[in-house]
Amino acid sequence: MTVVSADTRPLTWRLQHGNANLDLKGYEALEGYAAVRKALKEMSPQDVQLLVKDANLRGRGGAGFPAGVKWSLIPMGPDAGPKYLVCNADEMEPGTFKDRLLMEKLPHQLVEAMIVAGYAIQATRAYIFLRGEYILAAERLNDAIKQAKAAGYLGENILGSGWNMDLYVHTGAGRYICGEETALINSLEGRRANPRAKPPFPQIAGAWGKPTIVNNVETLCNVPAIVMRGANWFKGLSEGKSPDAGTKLYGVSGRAKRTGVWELPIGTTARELLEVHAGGMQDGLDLKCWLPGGASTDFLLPEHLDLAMDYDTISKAGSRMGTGLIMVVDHKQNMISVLRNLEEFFARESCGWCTPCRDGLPWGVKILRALERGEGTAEDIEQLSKLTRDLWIGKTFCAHAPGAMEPLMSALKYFRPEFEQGIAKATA
Ligand code: L3W
Repeated sequence: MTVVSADTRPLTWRLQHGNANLDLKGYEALEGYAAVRKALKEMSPQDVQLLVKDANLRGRGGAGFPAGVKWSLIPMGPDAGPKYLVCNADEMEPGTFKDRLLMEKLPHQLVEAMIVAGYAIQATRAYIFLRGEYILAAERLNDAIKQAKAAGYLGENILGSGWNMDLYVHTGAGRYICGEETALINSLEGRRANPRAKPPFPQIAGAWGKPTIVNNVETLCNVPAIVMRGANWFKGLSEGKSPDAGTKLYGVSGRAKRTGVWELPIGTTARELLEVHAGGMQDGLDLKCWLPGGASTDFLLPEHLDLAMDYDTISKAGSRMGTGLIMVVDHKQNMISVLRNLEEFFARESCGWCTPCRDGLPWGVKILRALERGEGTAEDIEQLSKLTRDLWIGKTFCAHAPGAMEPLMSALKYFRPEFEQGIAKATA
């Protein structure tokens, strides 16, 4: 295994110590829970908030919203009442498997991160909302929580600070929409997982109507290292590859030689990801196009491979970095089939709350299936284009349907002739 340092790979350096991380003593021997001690003994909650804001830690769930800014919006002070911290561990974005690695291999790191984040916002209770299929992660997180509680890192009067917080794992029942933070909150409360209107944002009215911070697993896991090493160190981790700070868990899936996930400076190019870390495309296959981070982003082409994988650069190229785990499509794959597969997923996972999403997504699937069979009509392609406009931001209740439209819209832009080949000869 490549030896990496805590100073350059804060999220994954402990992996070279294998299973030592599953045990409290083993984790403590690797600087574990040092950030809890430092934050609770030497820093005020506001100090931790300001540090994370200064570090420019951006949300790693897909949107890149600055975590410190989010935290600064939560009411503080003795009259703030109950507040909740929720870790969004409902990792279900197609092609995305980074949070699973952090939770299965380094469960104490997430527990430690949640204690520090909980302290920063003075949460009274915290939850890890975990994808139900992540059974091993649930087991390991529950063990880690039990051990942390026995050691006095959770519960009453943590390390003599006068602050109390308990942490629970809550497993979801397998719906993609639970990854949308307000649907997640509804599900946590035992309601149907429909998204809520925003504003109010959860920071003001979240779980049970109380102020709530929802952060992704990877976002939170950066916090202990920021507390230990500071904001400037974190900013330097990008090695000048990007104005963004820190490292990123990047990955590659599809028909590349070595699919996987790697912690690299944020702003590493997609070419380095694919050609160096994933070893390039499998023999005999050429890269046709790629999705930068999960299915709800726009396709980019081989000519975009030299772009830095950061939020602003990928947005300027007409897509979004999303989760940063790229999916490659090779020259032998038919784009209609690729899209039919993706859109089936989005249609199945619609919560059904708003009409454009509930009815529009299956309509798209129906058209794509007809084109795939070679039985499409000339109007079908126009209808698909119209759907990308009608299911766009502002016309649906949440970002689910617009997310589904991103790969479709970009596929129509770059590969329209392939879609035209699905039109039945008699109607063409
Ligand atoms: C206060 C404002 N807070 C935004 C907060 C908001 C949330 C965060 C991001 O979707 C995307 C989605 C998926 N005052 C605020 C504010 N916030 N404006 O910032 O918010 P937003 O609305 O930009 O995004 P979102 O709805 O959280 C995230 C895409 O990520 N995605 C999916 C990833 C899925 C996973 C997974 O399965 N684990 O990561 C990939 O691209 O489509 O567009 O906290 O409250 N004015």
